[in-house]
Amino acid sequence: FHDDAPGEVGIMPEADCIFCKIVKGDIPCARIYETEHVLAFLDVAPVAPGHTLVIPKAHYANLFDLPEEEGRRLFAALAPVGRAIMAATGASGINVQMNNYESAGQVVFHAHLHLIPRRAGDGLAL
Ligand code: DGP
Repeated sequence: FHDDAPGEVGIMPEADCIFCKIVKGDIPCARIYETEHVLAFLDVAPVAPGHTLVIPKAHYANLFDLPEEEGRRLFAALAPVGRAIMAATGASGINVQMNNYESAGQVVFHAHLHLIPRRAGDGLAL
């Protein structure tokens, strides 16, 4: 349907997108925060305990497809989610990371921000 409705590209769920399936509830996840437009859930392959992904519910491939308003909503979620993760894990710091395109390490092509709890001397190289 994308070819028929180019104006809708980006906001329709992508049939093969893992994160769209998570948003719809077709694939289970550990949801930790949710609004009408944003979802945060635990990463299935955490690099640290509490590693969380924050995504727009609508499908956008990466940062460069993301409308400004969606970016604002994602960003607005970062502090409350980050605070909750730090409180729950006892982390003393947190990294926000976004991989865009394959060469930058993007594997799932539905825009997402990584929230990675950190501790002094944890040895993570991000
Ligand atoms: P990136 O490399 O930035 O595209 O990160 C994709 C992340 O998504 C990676 O850290 C693992 C995570 N991930 C992939 N599939 C699933 C899934 O089915 N469930 C959850 N919770 N996370 C997933």
